[in-house]
Amino acid sequence: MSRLIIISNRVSRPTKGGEQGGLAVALAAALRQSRGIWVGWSGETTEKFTGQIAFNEDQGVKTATIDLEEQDVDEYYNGYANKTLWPLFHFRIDIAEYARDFEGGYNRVNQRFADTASPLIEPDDIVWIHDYHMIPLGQMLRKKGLKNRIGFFLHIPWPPTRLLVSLPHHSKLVETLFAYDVVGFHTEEWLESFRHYVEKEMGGTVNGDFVTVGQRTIQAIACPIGIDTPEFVAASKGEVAAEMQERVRDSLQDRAMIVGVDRLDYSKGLEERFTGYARFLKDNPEMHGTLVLVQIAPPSRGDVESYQEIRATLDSLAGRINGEYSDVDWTPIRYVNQGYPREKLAGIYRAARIGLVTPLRDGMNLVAKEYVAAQDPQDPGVLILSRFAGAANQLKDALLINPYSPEEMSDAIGKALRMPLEERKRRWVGMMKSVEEQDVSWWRTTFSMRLEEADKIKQTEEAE
Ligand code: GDG
Repeated sequence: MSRLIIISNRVSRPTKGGEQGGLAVALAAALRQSRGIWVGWSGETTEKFTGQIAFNEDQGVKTATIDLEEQDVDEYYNGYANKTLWPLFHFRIDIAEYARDFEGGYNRVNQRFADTASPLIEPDDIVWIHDYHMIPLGQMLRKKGLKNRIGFFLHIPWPPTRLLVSLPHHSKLVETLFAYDVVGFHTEEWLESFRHYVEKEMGGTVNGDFVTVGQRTIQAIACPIGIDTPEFVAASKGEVAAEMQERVRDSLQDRAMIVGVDRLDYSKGLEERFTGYARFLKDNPEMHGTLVLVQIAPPSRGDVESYQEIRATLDSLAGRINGEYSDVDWTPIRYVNQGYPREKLAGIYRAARIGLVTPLRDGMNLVAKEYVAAQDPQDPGVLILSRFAGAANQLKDALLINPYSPEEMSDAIGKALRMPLEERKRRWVGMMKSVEEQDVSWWRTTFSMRLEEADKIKQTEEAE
């Protein structure tokens, strides 16, 4: 087994309290098995970048982190990654900011990663780079002479060509993807958009999984990420989850609970969710007092203005809906801006009659899968899912809705509340099959196998 080097913006160290996400757990398992290293930004700033690496080893997982300068964080992380690429790739060109400094900072930080990581990489290592923060890193590593198998996985959508061309120097950025051996997306839709761009904007050709531009051929594949299903199922049956479930149920006093769990992000359709729920309350006065929406939304990226704005909007919208519909003994929305450990989260999901997941655009959306995994098979809840989440391609037994339509959301809430047990079970079994079969280990091994094969293909080509 080749040693695995993972490079991503942030690294996730193993924790004892089970607070890590499935992605971190899965990658940690692969790192442990292959005695690999996870390289990333420490999250700290330093006055002058030195390239000094802090090595750490925790529960068999080695990490290597670097500090960045404040200007790096402004231009690379808050700037190009979160003010330019994130909105653009989520189809929000209206709020994407295009500034030269951002692009400069992004390239500078990627170069810093290339300089820092390359001495750690040995010839037989497999390198796996993650997400939109690090798109050009593979090319920078190649320029330093690395001949390793290098893969890239994009965790967010790939936008349609007509939107992507609004990015200054878009083709320069996309060209850098051709330094990789394998490029992965969550869904066929994102993959198709990528291929379309390559054909229309770069004069490239597509032959099955192989995409060629000039002399370079790469494999571009759809490989949907999953959750650590066995771990999440176990967590949902555990003591901590049971306590949380009881606590929530006690507080609900027989009311039905609808749950939403999201980083506070404009891509998650939280405003639309509140509006759709308010629509249900308006259309169904007889249901007042019988249900509660619990929305857990830990704040994220608070240094970026659009995130401050969405937070203010939601504060006032939740207040307005509660003001309009509350009674002395009932508040329709519990809007919670704090995070919970995963085991507690599993209990919250299990207590909910409905999981309401309404992103306007989402690479995959793991919350939808976690909600399914946490259900009691004998009495499962109903998942209402936006058709614009990557997960909608796999979770076809969810009630799929258009999050821009408050009526559709309202109808789906009504349907979910009335759904007979047999139908709930049937739909859940269908969804759980996919959540179990294509879990995070499946995702990791499927992608890594492609990378291993890429090497064989290259060797055959060289021999010819
Ligand atoms: C990106 C892409 C893609 C949330 N609140 C708490 C908490 N969370 C956890 C959830 C879930 C994770 O955060 C969120 O994952 P999502 O997939 O829903 O969304 P993003 O953070 O936007 O992730 C997305 C993903 O990358 C993977 O490729 O699916 O499309 O945007 O695991 O449970 N976890 C805990 N407490 C919380 O309060 N412990």
